Amino acid sequence: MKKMRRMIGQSEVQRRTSPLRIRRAAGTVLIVTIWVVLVLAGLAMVFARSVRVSAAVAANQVAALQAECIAEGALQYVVARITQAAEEEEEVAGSDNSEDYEAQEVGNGHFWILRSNLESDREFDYGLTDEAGKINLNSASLEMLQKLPGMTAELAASIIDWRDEDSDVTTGGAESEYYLLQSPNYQCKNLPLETVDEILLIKGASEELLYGEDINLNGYLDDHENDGDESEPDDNHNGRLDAGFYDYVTVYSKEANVNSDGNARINVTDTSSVSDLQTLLTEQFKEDRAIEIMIASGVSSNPSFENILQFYYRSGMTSEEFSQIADKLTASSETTLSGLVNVNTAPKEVLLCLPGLEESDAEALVSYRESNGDSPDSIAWVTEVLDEEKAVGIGSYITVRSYQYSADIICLSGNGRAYRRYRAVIDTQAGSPRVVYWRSLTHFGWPLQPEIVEALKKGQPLNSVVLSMH
Ligand SMILES: [Ca+2]
Ligand SMILES: [Ca+2]
Ligand SMILES: [Ca+2]
Ligand SMILES: [Ca+2]
Repeated sequence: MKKMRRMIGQSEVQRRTSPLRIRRAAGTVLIVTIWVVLVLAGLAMVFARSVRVSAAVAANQVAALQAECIAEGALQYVVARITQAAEEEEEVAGSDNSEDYEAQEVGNGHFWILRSNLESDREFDYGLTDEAGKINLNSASLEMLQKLPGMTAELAASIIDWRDEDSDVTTGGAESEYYLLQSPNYQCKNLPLETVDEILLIKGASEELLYGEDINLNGYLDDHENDGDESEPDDNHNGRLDAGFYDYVTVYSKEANVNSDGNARINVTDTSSVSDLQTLLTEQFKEDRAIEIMIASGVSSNPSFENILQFYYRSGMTSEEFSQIADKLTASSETTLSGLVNVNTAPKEVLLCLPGLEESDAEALVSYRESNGDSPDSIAWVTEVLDEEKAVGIGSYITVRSYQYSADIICLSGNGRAYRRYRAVIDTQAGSPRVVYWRSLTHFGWPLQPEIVEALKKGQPLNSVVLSMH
């Protein structure tokens, strides 16, 4: 029995220390080690990845910050350009300096001031936009609103009701009874619009009417705006950008009713101004001629003129005489004139909205302007293009001045990783320029050529890319 135990004991010792047993133990250690190494390697990879992600996030944040800073710089640039142009009496939003607004360098990033190219939907245009070259939603008559491209009778009437103080419904329009039945419900404003986008609150308005197919507001026919309903928006796939009326409307245009020296104008409809008028005419022309003009115009006996163009036609002045004094005259007692359309800068579509004008009149105004180079300093020139009835018909709605400009600011970080887009409106009417509107358009996506971003991401210089696109 003892022997047997000894044998078992021996065999137990033998088993425990047999080569197979040692190899098995070593194998287990190896497997455990491999597992530990694998887990550690996995951890290291996860950690490295998280560091890489953090680094990428940080880099993107830096790029985004850079783009924001470029936007600040671009705004200062725009304000400086407006101030400089005002001092040098140059046109701020002209078409001859678009390279000053394309791919401008700030730090190692760039900005563009984009504006809709109304002549071509396949080419970008750069520069500031003149808000006085647009129809003002707050002062335009029903007839003028109805002539905007793509406008409906319902929306035009509803705009009138939205901004007028009363609660009388214009045919096709809407007052609070309509808006209170909407969900969510709200009151009719009965006050002027403060932004153009506010129009979307008005009955009959929609993004389709306002923006048309140009849903990213870059004035360019992007692929998704010409593929039917394959991607948003649901366009008509006809190879043309059928835009809305967004580019033709404003709520900002406003000017003081003063002459170019900043002094009050002589009101030809005010009998107490008669002696001032006589003095002006005598200074400008001979005394006899001044008396002739005074008598012919009937300004002392019946000073009722719709506008200064009607005064001109009654006075028997030559157009040359009139152009010398037109800026010093007014037929309005208002100290501020809102929503006048600048006939020197407005596009054809806007001129066409002026009362009584037909397509041929708008075209004639544009071609006269183009063939006469310098911007005239009074509205007298329209009498050279239009007949008396039409000139007097638009005389109360036009100006040759602009004080409000908008800028579509696009900013790209130096490495192409981040961009920002803002729309700004700058008002210089009260003297120094003021930013009266600032809204992010970044959510519309990168609005220019994708090659620009791709080149910067690859570290290529932007100049070569921009040049190759011209
Ligand atoms: Ca109303
Ligand atoms: Ca577009
Ligand atoms: Ca589409
Ligand atoms: Ca189309």
